[in-house]
Amino acid sequence: MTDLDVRTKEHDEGGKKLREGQPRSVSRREFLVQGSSTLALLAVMNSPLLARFAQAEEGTQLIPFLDRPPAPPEQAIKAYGELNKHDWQRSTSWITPAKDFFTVSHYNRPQIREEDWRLTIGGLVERPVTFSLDQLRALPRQEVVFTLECAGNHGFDWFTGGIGTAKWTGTPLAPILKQAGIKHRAVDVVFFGADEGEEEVREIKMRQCFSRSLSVPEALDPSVLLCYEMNGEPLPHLNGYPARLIVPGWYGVANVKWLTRIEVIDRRWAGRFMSKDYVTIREEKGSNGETVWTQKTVGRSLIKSAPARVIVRNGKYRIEGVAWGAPVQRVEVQIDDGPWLPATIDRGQDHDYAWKFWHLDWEARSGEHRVTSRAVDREGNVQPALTDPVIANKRTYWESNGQITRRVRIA
Ligand SMILES: Nc1nc2c(c(=O)[nH]1)N[C@H]1C(S)=C(S)[C@@H](COP(=O)(O)O)O[C@H]1N2
Ligand SMILES: [Mo]
Repeated sequence: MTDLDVRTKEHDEGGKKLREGQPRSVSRREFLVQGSSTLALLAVMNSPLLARFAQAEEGTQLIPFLDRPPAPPEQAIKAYGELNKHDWQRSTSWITPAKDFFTVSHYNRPQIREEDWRLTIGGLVERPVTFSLDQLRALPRQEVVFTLECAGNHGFDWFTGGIGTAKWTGTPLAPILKQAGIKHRAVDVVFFGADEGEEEVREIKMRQCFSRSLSVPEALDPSVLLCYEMNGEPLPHLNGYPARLIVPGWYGVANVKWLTRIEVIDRRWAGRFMSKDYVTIREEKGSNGETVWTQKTVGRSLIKSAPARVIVRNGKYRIEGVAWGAPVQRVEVQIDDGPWLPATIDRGQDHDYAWKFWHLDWEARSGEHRVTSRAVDREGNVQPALTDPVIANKRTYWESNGQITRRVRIA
């Protein structure tokens, strides 16, 4: 069986599972036969991946994972952009360089010239206002290191790289809204991008800009930014040049790119990305055993973690990983069916909204092993196992924060 055959099989299996509504995880791919695993391993060992890694830290060697996610389908890249760029084993940088940052765009990708761009704030405000980019830049600067993840990441077996961490700079939204004077009847603040597409509801076809809303208290959170820089440079075109909303602690979809209009309204906004798409559907059991279906808008990020790589240095093995989503309290690692062992957090602990890097030193025995991690957030929520009803009852691929298992073979 060639590597390609395996991929195809995985893919079909993944597709079938998804139709059944069971999000697939890397961990469940147990049918990689030994021969092809060795091939995969040899391929990785000869690849620039290992060379680059070795350069990064003298004497450190990567033990490549046996499970390898399939490449994303061409249609997905065509439809959404470079949605799968983060490479867990290769990326050791805490800040993701712009060139390695994923992009997800649902409509067109407008090319906006700075001189043509304006941001208007209107609706239920006492003093509607318009900003040019220079006017926005003249306001107080604020930055945040924030890990942006698409809510669909890990919802398909080929989609595991829809995540990145950047230093986002802009001006806080709250003082601007307060200055504009939110009227007392206001309920929602709606953010519109310049990109648009056709939507249909009850046989009514209409042009719609990309839009998401926050409730008034959510929009007034002091961390929310009107952002014009990513990693100290103007926003790249596909990440929303010249300005986007940054909502630290929320899934990617809340972070509206190519932002041009903010509208304050007296009820909840019901656009596609609030009420139809990016809605998590679960099939749950009611108190009398009856089936209860729930539909909830995707909002704040949930606690999540992943093993990123296994390395060996002077004969000592180490598992390195990442934790993010809700503010992280601690991380634990399970090897095969062993006990949960506490990992050490090395990086990012002093940033609420950025991913944390962690490690666990491992006295590994030779043979094949499964490595699983789980993070716990500051409220005590534990990243769920794939068998947990919160994941197992889920029928859409959003919010796939279930535990991730990777497989390695120790010589
Ligand atoms: N205007 C606009 N903003 C958008 C989107 C979009 O399609 N249009 N996609 C959203 C989604 S679903 C995600 S995951 C993030 C991705 O941000 P990035 O492309 O900068 O990585 O942008 C969000 N903001
Ligand atoms: Mo997304």
